[in-house]
Amino acid sequence: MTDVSGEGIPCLWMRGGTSKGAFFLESDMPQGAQERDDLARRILGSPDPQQIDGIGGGHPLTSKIAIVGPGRKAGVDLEYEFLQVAVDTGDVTRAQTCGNLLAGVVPFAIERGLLQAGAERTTATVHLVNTGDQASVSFASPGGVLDYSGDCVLPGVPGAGNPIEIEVSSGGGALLPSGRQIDDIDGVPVTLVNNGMPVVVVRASEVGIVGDEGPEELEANRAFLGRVEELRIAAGELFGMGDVSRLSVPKMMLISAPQAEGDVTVRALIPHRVHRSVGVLMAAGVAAATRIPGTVASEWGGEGEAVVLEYPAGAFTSRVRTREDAVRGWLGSSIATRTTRKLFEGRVFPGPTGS
Ligand code: NQM
Repeated sequence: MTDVSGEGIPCLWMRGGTSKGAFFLESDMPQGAQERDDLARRILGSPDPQQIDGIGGGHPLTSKIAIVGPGRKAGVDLEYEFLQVAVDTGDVTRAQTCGNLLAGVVPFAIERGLLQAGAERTTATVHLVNTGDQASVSFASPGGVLDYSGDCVLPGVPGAGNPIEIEVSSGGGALLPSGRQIDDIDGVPVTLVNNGMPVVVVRASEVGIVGDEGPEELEANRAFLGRVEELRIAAGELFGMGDVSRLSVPKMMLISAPQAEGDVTVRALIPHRVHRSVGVLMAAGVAAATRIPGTVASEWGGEGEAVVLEYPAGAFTSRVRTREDAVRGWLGSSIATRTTRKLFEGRVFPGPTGS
């Protein structure tokens, strides 16, 4: 492993979808989880609301680390471990992956020589270490050249990029972890879904909002945030995750009627800040819930795979496949299109231990 104190660590700072984070080769990271978590905090600069002594951007969407290595099992090209570092507290969560940063994983592997770009298209299978799920990532690479540019526009991201197609199939896990379409938490009907990310789907009206409010307005509403957190803590127990007060999952997804041409409006709490867009796998959870009869989202269900979720910065199409298995209940997978870009390459110098 590289000497972290003096020499710094080779690092690629990348945007993946509507998030960004620091990407590392697994071989440049310590092996132990505790050592990795400690290093992640020191790299990003947490705990500190501004992450002033690190490279994090002071928001959960810019306080992320991706660790990428060669695949260990047959049929897997890459391993992707994700660390979410809580800006203020420095808590590091491994209980979730990040579908947005996943868009950068295969390009990063090509940049670092772990993979070669395909002659026309690059397609790679990625094992998501955090969840055990598997993703197939595919994008155009004419002439065997990695190119970030293209004409795909993501609302919330200026400009356009090469469309990266991401298909995530949850490795046989049930979509409805409680086995029920609706759970009652303190009189509030909720649907617990895991389509690659544990999410709690709640109708916005149940927590005293309309559902089309902007992130600033929602973050200023302390009573609303407190109520949503109470529901989240209770939902954590129903998910079988125990005490989730210091975990970044489950995420809270507040849904309401569409405002424009989409299927459903969503406000995503991640879990204490309000997302300006929506996480890829969070969206996949809501989209799946619209396709399962009897959930809190089924009134916004439609036909086919594509579900358009409206969010503060625009809209996002999540394509989901759901099916009911006689033994395992509802199962699902999702497909999303993202873009990615390398932003900065160099060596990062972590802050002092215990900072
Ligand atoms: O749900 C935010 C993001 C995410 C997660 C978060 C994500 C996903 O938008 O797949 O991408 O986890 O807090 O980056």
